[in-house]
Amino acid sequence: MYLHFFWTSCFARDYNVNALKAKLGKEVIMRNRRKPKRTGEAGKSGGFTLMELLVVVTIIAILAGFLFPVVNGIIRKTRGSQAEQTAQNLKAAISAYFTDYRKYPARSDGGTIADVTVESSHELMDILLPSDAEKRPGGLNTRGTGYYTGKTAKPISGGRYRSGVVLEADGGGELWDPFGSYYRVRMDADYNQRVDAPTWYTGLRLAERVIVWSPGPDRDDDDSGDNIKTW
Ligand SMILES: [Ca+2]
Ligand SMILES: [Ca+2]
Repeated sequence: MYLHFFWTSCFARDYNVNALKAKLGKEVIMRNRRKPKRTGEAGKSGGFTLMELLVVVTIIAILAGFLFPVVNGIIRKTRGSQAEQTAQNLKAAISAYFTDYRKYPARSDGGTIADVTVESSHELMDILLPSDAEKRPGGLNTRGTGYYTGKTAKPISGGRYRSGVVLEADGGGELWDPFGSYYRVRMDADYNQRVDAPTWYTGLRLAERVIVWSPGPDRDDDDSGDNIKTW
């Protein structure tokens, strides 16, 4: 009886072990047969989905749309302040020249006929910087005094410059506003203590001896809403 019980137990134990092995083998096979994770599921743990990227790009685009006008406005305002300061400096340089020479730095300054309007091109700046030719006898700055100093201009498209002086090898040069135009200068060359106002400005005359203006970002005198002036 005991022998039978022992035999039965061993046989049953072997049977259970074999059954368990078979079951585990089946489980392993079933697991191996499962489908691999999809790319999207893997992306959730290690990266962005396409939808998430689209949302981020959309948010960045919206923010850029808001920020661009703000940044553009700040740049315009800064350049406007630069233009006004430079115009005042140019006016001061012309006044200093007048103090020394008792006349205005212009070849067309006959002294009695009319006010003179020039631009801050070589016509004016060669005298104020001055160029070698203007320092020689017969020039308009024979003392050789530098009445204007400023930072060097930066080239922009179309052969123009902005925000400073383009200095030539002979000492002469040009002065450009921050928007790619020359400054306009009107001087009291008929010595009546006032200058005619520019056509774009309301009023006939100004109680000034020198006025300087920039046509502004649009580079247009007549469209005067953005013009920058010293008076
Ligand atoms: Ca005048
Ligand atoms: Ca303008």
